[in-house]
Amino acid sequence: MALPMRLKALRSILSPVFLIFAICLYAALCAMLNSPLRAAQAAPQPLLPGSCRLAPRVPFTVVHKYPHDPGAFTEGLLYANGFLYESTGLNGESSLRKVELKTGRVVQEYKLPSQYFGEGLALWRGSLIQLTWKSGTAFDYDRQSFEVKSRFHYRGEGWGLTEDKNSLIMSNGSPELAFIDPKTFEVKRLVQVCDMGKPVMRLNELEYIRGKIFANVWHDDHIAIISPQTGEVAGWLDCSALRRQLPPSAEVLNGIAYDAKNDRIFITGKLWPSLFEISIAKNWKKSFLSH
Ligand SMILES: [Ca+2]
Repeated sequence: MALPMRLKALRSILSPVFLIFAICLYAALCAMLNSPLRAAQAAPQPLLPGSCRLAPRVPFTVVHKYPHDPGAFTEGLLYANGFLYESTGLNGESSLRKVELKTGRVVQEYKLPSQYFGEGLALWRGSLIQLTWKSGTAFDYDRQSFEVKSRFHYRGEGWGLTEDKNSLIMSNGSPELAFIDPKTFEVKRLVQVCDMGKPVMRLNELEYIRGKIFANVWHDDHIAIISPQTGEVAGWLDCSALRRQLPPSAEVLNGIAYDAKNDRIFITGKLWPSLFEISIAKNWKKSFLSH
């Protein structure tokens, strides 16, 4: 192409009409990349990546490492009277389990009908309460026999579940935690979880530990330590060191249980072959957690 022709072509490329078209095309491409469809297809990015976390990182050590069923798609975990109780998910594979801590052996199991996707699990008096993801149904099991005693219904999705002295506490993947009447499943109050004013999305598995709510963040190796009164994050447990001990087949971190009698915290995840007992540094425990 001759030089004058090239200059002419360049001028036409830089014409205002072409520039406006190019800007619109760029904006449309950006919108597509950020669309909900795209978000659903891609692995979500953490809402609060490392540099954006404002509450302090709370130091802890790993005290023990126990075996965990690497086929368990863990959605809920709790500890009571020497055993772990676990809810596993996926349609057709969901279950309620009683698990021996030291061996990871499943000693009792109830398999859910295939239309249900098991989610959060809490202990309330003589009952185990298990959420389901999108069915709006919570099962109320006899703690000893795993017999379904009754069902509750709720609006929206069910993710994590735990309990304090008065309420069940439930997450649904948003920054909101719902405090629920265990007898009626009515929502009594909602708390928005924020880290210095920034909402924390994708709250998942929960555990009430010494006056605070510990919450997994879905697709993130951090656990938020939350004030039940205000929803403010008081600190973060960075569990990325645990992930480094896991094979590539291990899915997201998603299991927190607490042995109140012996003050032990247990952590595992979906398809994790290990369950970790951790201990928060003493000086942090004093300032963070009630007795
Ligand atoms: Ca739990």
